Amino acid sequence: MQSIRKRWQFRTAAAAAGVLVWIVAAPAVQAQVSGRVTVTDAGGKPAGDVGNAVIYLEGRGPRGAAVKVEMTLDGRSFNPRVIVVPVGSTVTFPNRDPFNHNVFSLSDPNGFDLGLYGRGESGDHRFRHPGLVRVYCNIHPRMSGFIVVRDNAYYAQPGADGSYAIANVAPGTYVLHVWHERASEATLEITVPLGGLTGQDVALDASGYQAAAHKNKYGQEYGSGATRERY
Ligand SMILES: [Cu+2]
Repeated sequence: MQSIRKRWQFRTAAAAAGVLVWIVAAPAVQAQVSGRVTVTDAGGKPAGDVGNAVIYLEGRGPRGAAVKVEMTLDGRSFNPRVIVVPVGSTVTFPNRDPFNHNVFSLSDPNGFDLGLYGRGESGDHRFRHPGLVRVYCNIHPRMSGFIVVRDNAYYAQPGADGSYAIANVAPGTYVLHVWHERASEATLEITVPLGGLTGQDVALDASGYQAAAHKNKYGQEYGSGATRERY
């Protein structure tokens, strides 16, 4: 009787250990989705800034851990010009130029206005909602930056050659999105098997792109007398 019970306990322990091994091994089956993005400008020219595209999977997935990242203001530019962050992340905008900037966005529901501040000063904003945030400066109409805020951890930016890889994707069906500031967003339904998915190449056409002026933070043209801010 005693020995039967002991054997039974041993088998239970072995089964538990087996489950443990399975749990530890499970993340290994999460695979990557990879491919290459191309962006074509006017005249069939490959865009030099394909690395500023954002690729993400729409669908169920774990939320990425919130981060704190910098988008500096220098040379009248946002640097980096494009970032992608999980919901709840904070972006700081330190001013490295020897003159004032006023960072703002009218992209609801992520709109904000950091007011005017000078060299060595900084402002920040926490992004609570998924979506594309267009960031501008109320002094310099040509300054623009883009923040893509995502509700899951399945996103990437390509390298300079356009190649990308999204890591640790659970098997399932998703809509793959490819965004670039000068092209219409491309979408593609994909089913990711256990082993992952390679060769997800997406071509974006930016050949018809025309730069359009945006409004200032008051919703008016830049330089209209009543709303102009001083340097
Ligand atoms: Cu500015």
